[in-house]
Amino acid sequence: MGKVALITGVTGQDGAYLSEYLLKLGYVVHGIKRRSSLFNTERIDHLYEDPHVENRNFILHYGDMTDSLNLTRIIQEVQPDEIYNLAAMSHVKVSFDTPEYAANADGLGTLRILEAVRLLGLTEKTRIYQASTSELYGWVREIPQTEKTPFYPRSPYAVAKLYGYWIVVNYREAYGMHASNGILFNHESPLRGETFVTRKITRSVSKIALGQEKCLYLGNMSAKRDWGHAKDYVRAMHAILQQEKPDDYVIATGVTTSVRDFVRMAFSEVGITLQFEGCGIEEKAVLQSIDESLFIETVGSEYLPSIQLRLGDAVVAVDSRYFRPTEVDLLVGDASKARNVLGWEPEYDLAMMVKEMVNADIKLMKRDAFLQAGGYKTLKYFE
Ligand code: NAP
Ligand code: G4F
Repeated sequence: MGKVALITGVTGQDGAYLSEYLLKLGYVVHGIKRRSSLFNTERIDHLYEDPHVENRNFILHYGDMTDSLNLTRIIQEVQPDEIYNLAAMSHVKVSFDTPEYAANADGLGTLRILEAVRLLGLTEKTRIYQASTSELYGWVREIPQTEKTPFYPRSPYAVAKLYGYWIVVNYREAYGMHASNGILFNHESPLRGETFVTRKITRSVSKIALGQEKCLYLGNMSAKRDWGHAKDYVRAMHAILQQEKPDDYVIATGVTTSVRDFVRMAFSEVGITLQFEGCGIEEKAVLQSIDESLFIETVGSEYLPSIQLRLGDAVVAVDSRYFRPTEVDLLVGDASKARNVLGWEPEYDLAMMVKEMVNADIKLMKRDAFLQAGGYKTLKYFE
């Protein structure tokens, strides 16, 4: 019999990659998804199994991190060997608009999982992974950040996650639970939510290249992040729960890059070189040159850059609505402990990830354009 895992946040970026990974390892995977008025399972539709199929390996339950009774019932029914608590209101900027909800879902939600496991008498059986975050370091006290670096959260999201982090440590110490924190630095992929900065950039680059959009508006382009790939990071989550002893681990690449440089890299994937001018709210990037053969190779011969784009056009500008009341300026992690104890190494570097994300978004934007046009143009758009 394979192990049984329960994933909260199964419909999110990490939930989708983790489900795939665990299913390949022979797990039976249960996931908790929220009820919504539209389908919210796009990232996991390829894993879906009809409820009438016998001996399913992938089973979804309706639930919500703000509902203790429901979480307790699901954990009782599933009797999981491992719980991966990935569900969260995970957008830092939005957490300033919904601070109480963020505290409830991200902070108290973690407590609800721990307490359900304890009250159900599953302390010995069930191991728990908590999706902690590099946002805990906030106004960073040292560079790079390790498991020993003090926390200084800078958003309602990060403060809620701080509670989650410490309640996991407390339940581990108080009740001997196998509960661990993965302090994961930013990780991205073609499945990344569209309003996080990397995906926002790769979507806009694709739209601008295809002539569907003129300008990408961003907030603080000087912010620096340690960006890895979600596929690499879900391997670390699993490895953390396979250790004999529960513990907390930083998962990071050790390389930090500014938002501005991410923008440069994404545009250069389609053969576009940018020149940045001005600073602060006045900063913009204009189109300096286009490598037409690279453009045609990535975007497709049906899109002629000279028609869509003109040299000197401003294709990136700043909009203050994307600034945060308090910002996290720089994150860079030291994952030595994970390397030494878990044997974890990332397979992707940033350049590989940017390429994958831009190419995936070009494909997606072409498909959307085809469908919006009533699907009558040419099937070439699906290539
Ligand atoms: P994501 O794509 O935003 O996914 C979040 C998931 O949580 C979604 O499935 C969402 O459901 C679900 N969710 C939100 N509120 C919920 C609630 N009240 N009840 C039940 N489910 C709820 O996030 P992600 O990037 O996969 O990240 C996974 C976890 O890691 C999160 O806890 C995040 O805070 C943390 N984290 C992420 C990163 C990163 O860089 N990606 C780094 C460190 C830590 P819907 O699909 O219905 O919205
Ligand atoms: O992509 P972001 O929104 O990610 P952020 O705030 O670092 O949070 C993500 O990573 C955390 C791990 O450290 C997770 F815990 C969290 O759940 C989430 O997954 O913003 C990255 C940076 C910020 O400094 C932001 O100010 O990009 C800057 N930025 C500049 N312009 C922008 C924009 N961010 C967004 N979302 N949109 C912009 O237009």
